[in-house]
Amino acid sequence: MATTETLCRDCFAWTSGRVERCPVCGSLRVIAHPELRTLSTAHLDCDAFYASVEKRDDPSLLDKPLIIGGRQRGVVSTACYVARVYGVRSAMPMFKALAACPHAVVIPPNMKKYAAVGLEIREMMRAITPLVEPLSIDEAFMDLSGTERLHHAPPAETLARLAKRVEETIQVTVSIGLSFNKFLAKVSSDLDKPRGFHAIGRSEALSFLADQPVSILWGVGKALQRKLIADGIQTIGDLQPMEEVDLMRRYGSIGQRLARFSHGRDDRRIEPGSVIKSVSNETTFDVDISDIDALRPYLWRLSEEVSGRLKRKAIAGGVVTLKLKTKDFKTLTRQQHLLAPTQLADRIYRTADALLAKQADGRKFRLIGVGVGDLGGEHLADPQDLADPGFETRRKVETAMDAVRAKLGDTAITKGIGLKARRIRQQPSDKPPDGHDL
Ligand code: TTP
Ligand code: MG
Repeated sequence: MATTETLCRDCFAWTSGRVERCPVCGSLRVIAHPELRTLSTAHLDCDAFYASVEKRDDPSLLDKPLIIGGRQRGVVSTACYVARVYGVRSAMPMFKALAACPHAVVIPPNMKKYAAVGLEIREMMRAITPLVEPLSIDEAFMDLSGTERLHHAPPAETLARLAKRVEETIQVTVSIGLSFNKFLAKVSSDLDKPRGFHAIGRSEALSFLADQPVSILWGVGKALQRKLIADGIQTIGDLQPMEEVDLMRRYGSIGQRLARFSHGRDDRRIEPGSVIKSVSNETTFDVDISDIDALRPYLWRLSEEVSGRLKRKAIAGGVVTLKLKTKDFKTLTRQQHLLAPTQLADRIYRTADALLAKQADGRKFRLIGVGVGDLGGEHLADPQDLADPGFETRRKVETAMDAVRAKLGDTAITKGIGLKARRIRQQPSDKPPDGHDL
């Protein structure tokens, strides 16, 4: 086994062996790992991002518990680390957050500002490697293999210098995860937050994963987690002895990922610019359909499924696309830009339905699809619509249905309209095809 190396995150001095304190500058901010000179896949995530930006811009907030939240939706977008001490968390209803921390300062989000800061940080990442793959506004993967000669330093040091540079120039702190693949790099960046730097090497990947809950596996959402737990699988260690074929038989294609990731194997490459551009779904009918009333149930089911994916990824989009294929294989696509981004099935369906009404003129169709593009975070999605007074009620109904699904599974409930198209063959797609969860 290689000897442990220690890197100082303040003066960047390297020390052979594991030391608690940098022998050069005395800093306690050191990272020690036997593979520190060779690991090169990194994930960077900003700490309490929106809150950090607001604190930077108003130093009187520095020591205060700060919550960034949409007043309209009454949900916490993020809480600074002071507010987290009181139990405030992202996605918590604001009334609960304020019950836990009544003296918190609440600021509505300023997405434009955060997007600009996010881009500045991304540019700083691109200055050290072109292989930067953004995941969301405040996080990205970086592939630093082969950069040692350029930067005259191993990736770990280049990253530590980047973290310090971001802190000094942008005045926002970041946490870095360093490993040998994307899955472990992302897990790693969460382990030492805030202002963290954590490495997971090949030598300890298996034993580290064994104790972790299955929920940290990429693609394991709440529903699959429940299924796994019901099957007696709580930790990744419970998955490790299982055969890939058995997992695939039990859980479908995700079984392959469960088998590989549970052993710390992930061969996805870091691809610059591969953020999801649109989320769509389509279905081909067994028999061609011309009647709009017969087409609508399909459109509803597809809208629901697309909406479900947007909600799970916490994203929303400002353009709805309807796709139709005529019986003689001519493809038509029609788009509608929205006033505000949406992630709601109701709005996706109604928008696509208006487009459909213009096309359903008696022609026969063999395929129908719906997509949502121009994607971004969900924070600005679906504000109250004064021009559509019934919207608020429909939004509440949809939220209630989502809550039932979250408890009982995706097929537990649908609107009457969807029942006529319950068993349809769907072809969901996130473009580019190798899209990942945002
Ligand atoms: P995260 O990186 O998940 O959270 P964070 O940066 O606030 O905190 P951490 O230190 O744990 O990384 O998300 C980035 C930003 O996205 C966050 O500042 C606010 C926004 N966000 C929401 O609006 N709603 C949410 O539910 C989450 C998780 C994030
Ligand atoms: Mg973050």
